[in-house]
Amino acid sequence: EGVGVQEYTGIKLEIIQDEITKPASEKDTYDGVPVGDLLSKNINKFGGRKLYMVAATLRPETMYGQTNCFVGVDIEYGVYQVNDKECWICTERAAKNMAYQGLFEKRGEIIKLLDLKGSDLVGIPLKAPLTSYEKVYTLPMEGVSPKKGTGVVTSVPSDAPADYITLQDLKKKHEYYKIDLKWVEGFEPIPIIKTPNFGDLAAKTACENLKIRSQKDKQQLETAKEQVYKEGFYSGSLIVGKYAGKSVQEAKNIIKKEMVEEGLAITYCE
Ligand code: A2H
Repeated sequence: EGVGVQEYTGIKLEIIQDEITKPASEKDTYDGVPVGDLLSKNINKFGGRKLYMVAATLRPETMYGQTNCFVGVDIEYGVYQVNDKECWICTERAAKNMAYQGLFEKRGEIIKLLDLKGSDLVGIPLKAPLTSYEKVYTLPMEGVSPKKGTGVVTSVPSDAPADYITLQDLKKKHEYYKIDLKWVEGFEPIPIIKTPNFGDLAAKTACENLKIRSQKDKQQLETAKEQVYKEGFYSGSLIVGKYAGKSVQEAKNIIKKEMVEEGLAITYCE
């Protein structure tokens, strides 16, 4: 933990409710349980509000490359009432910070409508802002910390080494991770940022250069993260979206501001 304040962008990934409320017999399963079972059994508690997973990111300009969302299966999350239209899913720690930052209807007050674990969220389909995938899935990741951000991570495998290797891992070992192949199959890293030394899939390049094999390869992943971050931030430029051609440094805050203004994201500090 540093001494300064970390400012994250909280990306709102909307749960596709029709898929949660359809009959259990028509659903995929995770670990023998129909996807979103706990949410669907408690749907009346949410009063018709839309449900969002809120993912904390330091790279809002990479949201064009989202392929899925990560949770820790053993992490405890809550469904928090934001106002009469929305509920957000994150850790209680994050919800308390959000309340003090005035992100909920009553400053300083949290209204928790449901307790759940990451395993209750795996397999849930989401609508993520800016990405070209119409629907992305919630997947398990081992390294998610309950003490950082919202406990929810949005995955950008083109530019985040940990996201890249985890998605690869899940594809190779979908049975071990008890996930449905359809949640990962066909979700490929999207080239969104061009860099001089790592090409347009910087995270993939770094993982291959360093011969990183799985999400358990912590030390090498740390090295990859540093390399890719430096390369992307100082020499990267966007190749997709409205700000294609702009450098990452120029585009970052513009894209963040737009997403916040459009209600697709929030500013969250800790
Ligand atoms: B970043 P810092 Cl493209 N546990 O977002 C583990 N990791 C978490 C987390 C948690 N609870 N909450 C957020 N994160 C991830 C995008 C991204 C990120 C890219 C490249 C690098 C990168 C897409 N994932 O982060 O310890 C989130 O991943 C590299 C540092 O607060 C978040 O930004 O510095 C970043 O870690 C925050 O990590």
